[in-house]
Amino acid sequence: MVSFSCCGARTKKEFGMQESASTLASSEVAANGQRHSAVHEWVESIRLLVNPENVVWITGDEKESSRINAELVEDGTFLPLNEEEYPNCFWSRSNPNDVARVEGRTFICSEQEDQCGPTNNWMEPGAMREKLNGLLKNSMSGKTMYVVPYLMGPEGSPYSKVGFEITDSLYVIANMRIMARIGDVALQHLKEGDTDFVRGVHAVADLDPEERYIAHFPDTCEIISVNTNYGGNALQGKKCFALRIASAQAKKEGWLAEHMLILGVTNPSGKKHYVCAAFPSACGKTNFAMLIPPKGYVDAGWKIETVGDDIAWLNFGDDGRLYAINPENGFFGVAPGTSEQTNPNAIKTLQSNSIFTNTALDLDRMTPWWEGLTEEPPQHVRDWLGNEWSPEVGSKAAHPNSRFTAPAAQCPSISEEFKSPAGVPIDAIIFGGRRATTLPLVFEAKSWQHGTFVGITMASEATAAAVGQVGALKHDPMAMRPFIGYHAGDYFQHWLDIGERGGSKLPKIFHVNWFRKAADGSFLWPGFGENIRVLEWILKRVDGLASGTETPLGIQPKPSEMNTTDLDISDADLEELFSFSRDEWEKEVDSQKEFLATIGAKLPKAIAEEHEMLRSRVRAWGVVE
Ligand code: SAT
Ligand code: MN
Repeated sequence: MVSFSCCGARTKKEFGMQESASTLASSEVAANGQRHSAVHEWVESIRLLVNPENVVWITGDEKESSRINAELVEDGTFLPLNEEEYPNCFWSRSNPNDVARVEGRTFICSEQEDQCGPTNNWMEPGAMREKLNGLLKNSMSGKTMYVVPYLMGPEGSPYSKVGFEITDSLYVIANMRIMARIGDVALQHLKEGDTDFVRGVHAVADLDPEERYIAHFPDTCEIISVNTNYGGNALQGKKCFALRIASAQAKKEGWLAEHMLILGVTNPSGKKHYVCAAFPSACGKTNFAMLIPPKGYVDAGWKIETVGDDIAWLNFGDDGRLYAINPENGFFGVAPGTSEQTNPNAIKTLQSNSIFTNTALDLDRMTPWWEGLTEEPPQHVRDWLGNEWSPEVGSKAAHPNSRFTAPAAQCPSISEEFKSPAGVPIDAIIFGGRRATTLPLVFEAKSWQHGTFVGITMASEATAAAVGQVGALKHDPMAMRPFIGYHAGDYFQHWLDIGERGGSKLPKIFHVNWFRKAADGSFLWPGFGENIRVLEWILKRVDGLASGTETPLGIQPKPSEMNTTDLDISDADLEELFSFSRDEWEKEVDSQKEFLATIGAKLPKAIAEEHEMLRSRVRAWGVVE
């Protein structure tokens, strides 16, 4: 890798001694400017617009990080946590009007409206630029404008991509530092004269929710977010780049950018498989990615390793198989519900060098707290709004979408392959939603085309990850509905095209549902570590060791193929988990039809045909007793 000539000079620069923009336009930037003139021309154009007092380039080194954290403590954004229990960890609260992604304020500004499609909001790029220029003009006057180079994907990977986020928020930089590989490492990835980088601008402005915009320009690889400082709205590497912009790039370049975790499973004979799984936000992807098998499985030699918990970029390798990399470097996990019982690996990961946003605070220990972390709440609690809290208050102490930002490398189950430039070969793709009824524990799609249809028609009960009605059933194709950076119909066709290209070497496709409930409202399946039983069946199918049984939905396990040793579940519950109700499926097929109709003329014919075939199979089958 070519080393970047001015890194040393910039590393020496003291954060506290920021140079003015005009000084920066001299020596070191000139050297840098020659190599990356396109970056510098763009940065200069933004500087002229936002009119900051200083410009600082972020290098990503440790000292710089300490200075940023110290400054955030000084201005009150960060509260340092107990240094013994949570070293180098900080507690932070966002503006209460800015606590989750806002899909209504998220825009795909493609040149043509029909490139945007029905799942996105469109604004004509010129009109959006005018609007945003108005909001950005002088928005950083008297402030420092930081330029954050970042790399999505492992160092040295041909699949990794470079982005820049210009921001006036040190909070964003502190989080981006955990979530992506930032600073010089990213510049080094950019070849001389390279113009293939994502241009991002983020301004906190005055957090006016009415003027909040998360705007994407897929044709020019630009992202602009204003009036927000939270999560996926402001940490642009995550949903904005790695999913919305990257999905549009992937369409052009012949790969897939997906909302999927990546995990490795080693079975008792030592064979290792890799699996990707797509579940909507806040449906347990992080827990599944860090699954700890039950004792019997561990004793037998099963092992799960985590490659990623949220996003996968899948490219064809030289051998024609699909290889996945995790573009991220950290976890932005939902805190409530995470505990030593539900996800001990996450608890160990977030024990140091982490940021807690909108959780509650145990005032006696100065440690973060959230519902589910311990059975009993601590004695003295401050809630996510900063108020004193006790259970009698009646509200939640932690916001339901409160998050921990934690370095992936700290995860006890992190895979060696997390850093692998080549990525990992994928054997199975799993789709899943949160469904109280209708969907069985697991089934396999009959083919890539049928699997694409299964992914497209998946639906889930809404969670707190986005603003909206929690619990309402939403169609969420491939768990990508809020993240497809172009027309959903073209995205479906792209999946079919990948199928044509990959042939027999493609992963098999499955659908799972951990959330099916009995009539009394209790969950039928224990979930968490026991989900490995489902993985075991999936991998048996991959290896040709289970024949399964055909149902209208696809292939389901024969009862004898599910390992239920040591499992505390009644035969009746197990049967119900796999039961098929024609009435429920008639309704499901109708609701699928309604959803598919929203895609309009760009719905691939093959998908409409899959839908018709499912309807006929459902009708022909009848209710299984
Ligand atoms: O989009 S966020 O990164 O804020 C979280 C999510 O929805 O998964
Ligand atoms: Mn996600």
